[in-house]
Amino acid sequence: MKAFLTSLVIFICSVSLTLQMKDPNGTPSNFVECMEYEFIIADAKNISQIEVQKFCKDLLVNQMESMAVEMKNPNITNYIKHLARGIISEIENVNSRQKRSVYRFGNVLRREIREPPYDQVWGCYARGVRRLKNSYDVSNTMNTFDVIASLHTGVAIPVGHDGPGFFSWHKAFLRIMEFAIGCPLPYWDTTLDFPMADPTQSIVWSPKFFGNGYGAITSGPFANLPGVLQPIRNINSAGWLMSRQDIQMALSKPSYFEFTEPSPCYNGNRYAYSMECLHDGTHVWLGGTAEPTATASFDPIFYPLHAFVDKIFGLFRRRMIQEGNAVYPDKQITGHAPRDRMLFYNTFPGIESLTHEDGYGENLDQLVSYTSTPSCPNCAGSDDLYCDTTQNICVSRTRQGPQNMAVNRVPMRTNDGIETAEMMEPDSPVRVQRIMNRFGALPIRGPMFGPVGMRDRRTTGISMRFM
Ligand SMILES: [Cu+2]
Repeated sequence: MKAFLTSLVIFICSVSLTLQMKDPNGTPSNFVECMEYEFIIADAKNISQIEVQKFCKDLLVNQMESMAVEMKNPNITNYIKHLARGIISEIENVNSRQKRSVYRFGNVLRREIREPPYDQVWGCYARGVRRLKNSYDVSNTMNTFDVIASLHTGVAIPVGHDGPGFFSWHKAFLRIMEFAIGCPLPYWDTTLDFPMADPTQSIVWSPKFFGNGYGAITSGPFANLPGVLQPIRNINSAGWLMSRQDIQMALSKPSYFEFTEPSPCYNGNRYAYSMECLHDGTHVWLGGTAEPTATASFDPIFYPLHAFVDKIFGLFRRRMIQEGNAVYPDKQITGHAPRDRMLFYNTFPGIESLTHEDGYGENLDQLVSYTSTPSCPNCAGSDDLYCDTTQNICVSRTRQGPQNMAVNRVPMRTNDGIETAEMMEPDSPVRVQRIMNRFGALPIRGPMFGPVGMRDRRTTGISMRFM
């Protein structure tokens, strides 16, 4: 009864605000908003749902295409040039205190998202993301977060995925986002969530961290942020979270050859999986925007996930050096040769760029270090982890009470016409099912991570379909 009542709590006070935001002559800024808004209009004007779906899908596809065109704006090119120059000068000046670097950002220590102090670790990252999402200093039509996220699209997909260049490309990309955000990127160690009976109940899926895990993000620091591509999630439908065993397996590979793609992946033999493949499974586990490669970087969860992957890469790299192994994997893959340029290749032809070899090099590695995985008994002193004494490992705490709720906008008939109201409801797969029933396949395009050969048995199988 209590749960039923809570789910019916409607915040009437939000009605007028919501309507004000939706100027009837204005264009909805993203797909989810469009669908919500247009369904109300359709209801009033007797337009079919199929027409509404088509209208909103076309709108989003056009907006994504105009975003790609906007990336050619000289202001954006100059900004990217500034970021690229910064990282290059950092690498060149790593051993020199005298020379000026564009970044002047220095060495950073990246901590697990749940490590204290919250305000300086997760809090600083969350504030930085919000600031970039609300900044239109570089372009009038694209916020600065989306400008940087767009670097992980187009030609970056073949150059930075499915081969050894995956680790170098993402290492540089993380450093660029870190500089723009202005504080060390925290990493999300998924091995702390994996041992939970139900990892979807982890505290990370609460307003304290990532916000809700199902549907459009309406809780936490990333709720309702501006931008064309509003992230949408469908956690735990397929794939997996990387476990301690997975990471140990990856770290025990004899050489870079087995650690990097294309080593066996998706063939059902998890023991053979490369580190890149293991990370693919977590993108699939997140679902929604994080699932297609071309849109994954638009969900702010991307960066803490990749910081964790980079941490594991760093540990493996250190071992390879200690054992006197080759410094770069010997594989013949287009775009992944040691001297191939990894940043903005082709997209920004005039811009200086690093090579994959630089990404595997000592200078870039020296700029970033990571804390070790929180361990028993005190679990890094985190309020959001506890020591499971039966296994002697730290495990994430669960989200509780109001943290289980997310906001859903619903159109309602009132005496004054049709209005939207915000309704609190449990953050669960039900939200995703309703979205799929109403919206159909999402108009998100691009190659997917996957298909996944071996699913975590705990996953639901409720998939968010894509165009
Ligand atoms: Cu990627």
